[in-house]
Order: sequence, then C-alpha cells, then structure tokens
Amino acid sequence: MADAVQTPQIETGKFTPRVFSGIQPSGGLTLGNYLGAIKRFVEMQESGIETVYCIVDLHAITVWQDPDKLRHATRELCAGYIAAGLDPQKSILFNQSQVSAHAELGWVFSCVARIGWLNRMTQFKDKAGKNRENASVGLFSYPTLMAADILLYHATHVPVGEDQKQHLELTRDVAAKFNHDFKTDFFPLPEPVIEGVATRVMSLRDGSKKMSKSDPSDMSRINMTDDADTIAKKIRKAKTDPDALPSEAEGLKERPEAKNLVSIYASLADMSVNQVLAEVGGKQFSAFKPMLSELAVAKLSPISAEMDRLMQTPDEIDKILRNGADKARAIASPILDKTLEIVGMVR
Ligand code: AQP
Repeated sequence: MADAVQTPQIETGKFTPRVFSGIQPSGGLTLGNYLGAIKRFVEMQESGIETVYCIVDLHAITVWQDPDKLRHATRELCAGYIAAGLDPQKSILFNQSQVSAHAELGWVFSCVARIGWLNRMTQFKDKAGKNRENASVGLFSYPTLMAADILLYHATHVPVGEDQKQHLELTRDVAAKFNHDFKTDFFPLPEPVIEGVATRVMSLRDGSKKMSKSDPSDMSRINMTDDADTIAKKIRKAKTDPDALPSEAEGLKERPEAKNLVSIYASLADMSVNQVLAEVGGKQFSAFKPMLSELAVAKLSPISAEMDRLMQTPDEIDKILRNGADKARAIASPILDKTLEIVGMVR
C-alpha cells in the first residue's frame, strides 16, 4: 500500500478536522477523476475524519450543459461515488444546487477575491482558450465559488488532483483576506491533500495533456463506464515510445506516456512506481499493455457494474442526494448566517 493516504496530522487550531471535495457532473467520470480524487475520497472516509463530498453542478454550468445530460451526469456521478466505495451513511453526499448557501457565500467571496487573483488562474486560461471574451463570467469566477464550497463547511482538508492546487491556494487567500478584513479567525485555511502516484493522470493520446472528461477524443481517456473490450482497445492504442520499460522511476523522466501508463498501473495496484518497475522493467509495451488492461478491467468492471445497477433506480439516487443535502444544510446554514452577520448584514 505504498500510496495509501496518511491521515493528515496538521494543526487545525480551533477547527475540527473535516474533509470536503467535489467533482463536476460535466460528463462521464474518467479514470483521472477516480485515481486523482474518488479513490482518495474513499480512503479519507475510512480514516475516520468527517467527510463531505459534493457533486458540483453549479460549477458544471460554467460551460454549456445540455439539461437532460446534466441530470443524467449528476445521477451517474452519485452512482459512481457509491459504486467506488463512498457510503451515504458515513459521508455526506449531495449536489451543490440543493444547498443554496453555496451560491450565497460564493457572492460574498466574489466581493473578497481580487480580479488580479482570478486573472492568474491557469485553468481559466486553458478552458477559455483564445475566445476569452466569449467565456462565461461564471467560468472566470469559478474559484470564488469553489472557495465557498470548501469554507461553507469549515473544511480543513481537501483531497484533489494536482490541477486543483492553484484553486486551493486561492481558497486559502480568500479565507485569509476575509479573516484579516473583518478582524476575525472565523474561516480555517484548508490544506490541499494531493497524494499518491496518480495525482495527474495524463491523456492516453498525449502525455503532456491531462486526461479530461471534456477532451473531444474519447480515445484520450478511460471512462468509468467503459466495458472490458473498450478499456483494452484504448490501452492497446495508447501512445507510447519504442523503448523497453526501465527498472527505476528515474528512467521515466522525459518519457511522459510511459510514466503515465506505469503510474496508472501503480495506482490501480496500490504499489509505488519503483515497485511496479522492479517487476516489469525490461519489458516492451507489447507485454506491459495487456497486464495494464487486465488490471484496469479487474478494478474498474465491478465499479461500472455497480454504477449500472444503481442507475436502474434513479429515484433512490435522488433520495440519497436529498438526504445528503439536508445534512449538508445543517452544517452550512449556521456558517453562512455567521458570515453574513460578520459582514454586517441585518439578520
Ligand atoms: N487527469 C486527472 N488526474 C488526476 N486527477 C484529476 N482530476 C480531474 N482530472 C484528473 C481530479 O478530479 C477532481 C474533479 O475534477 P472536476 O471534474 O471537478 O474538474 P476537472 O479537474 O476540470 O476535471 P475534468 O475531468 O478535466 O473535467 P472537465 O473536462 O469538465 O473540465 C478534482 O480533484 C481533479 O483534480
């Protein structure tokens, strides 16, 4: 268990340790979401810390979402959470738009954050691309809503993939500026938890690009709902180089595609990269890829079968989300009320 999460031992001061994280229902779940986020969510749930996991549908609509597809993706993400091991009895599972305090605190924080801070966000630049003038205002201010998601629960730890590091830093800046401006210590400065060997799973077609739900090429990613043949085909066709695998991690430098496939194997097998290379060093990709396919299918098939089963009863999923939202509201409402009081709103 080389990449097992260590229960963070940070000083949380007056704040009780609480984990918050979320995923956008902006398409089907990918292997990147699973290894970079959900697998870690489950480990943290089992570590005994209070865990709150959200389906961030308000974030998803920062880019166009077809309403029917959004509804489907929201339920499918909830099914993915549960199928991968999140237990609604142990963790709070809910969707963001059912707890209106997210949007309300998001507004307050959009008045705390500075435009200069948001201008530095690389994810906005990547997602807006060249057509920046045509991007939604929500896409630009996304990180202030993310700060609200986290701070609304006084969360102390936030498990995320590497790509969210900058947004987490902005969340800490928002909390620190709010505390400073209003001479309070009301908000904690949450710690990102970016651990393990697969904090940045790369595209199967291009080792310099993150594996993403919204990549136009389906061959670039493994979807959690892909069947065994599709997974095997995508891994068989994954871009590699002509060399054999090295026997130590050092030998993967400058070989992004090879590093990606070995890291995926390591994360799925709960091994370190060096442990994997000790076993497969010297092999050609023609021998390694079938091993990776077999492992990926063994790990992902039970999850996708369970997702399928859960999706047969969407009413049950909706009930789980409503119950989760009630529990989330019970934590969030007093924190929002106190925030508005600190700001000077008449209550
Ligand atoms: N490729 C990845 N490797 C490791 N972690 C990843 N995450 C996403 N992609 C990878 C982590 O998954 C969590 C949820 O991400 P998100 O859905 O909220 O947004 P995202 O990071 O923008 O993910 P996508 O798949 O790229 O979505 P789209 O295409 O809609 O933008 C986060 O913790 C993220 O780090």
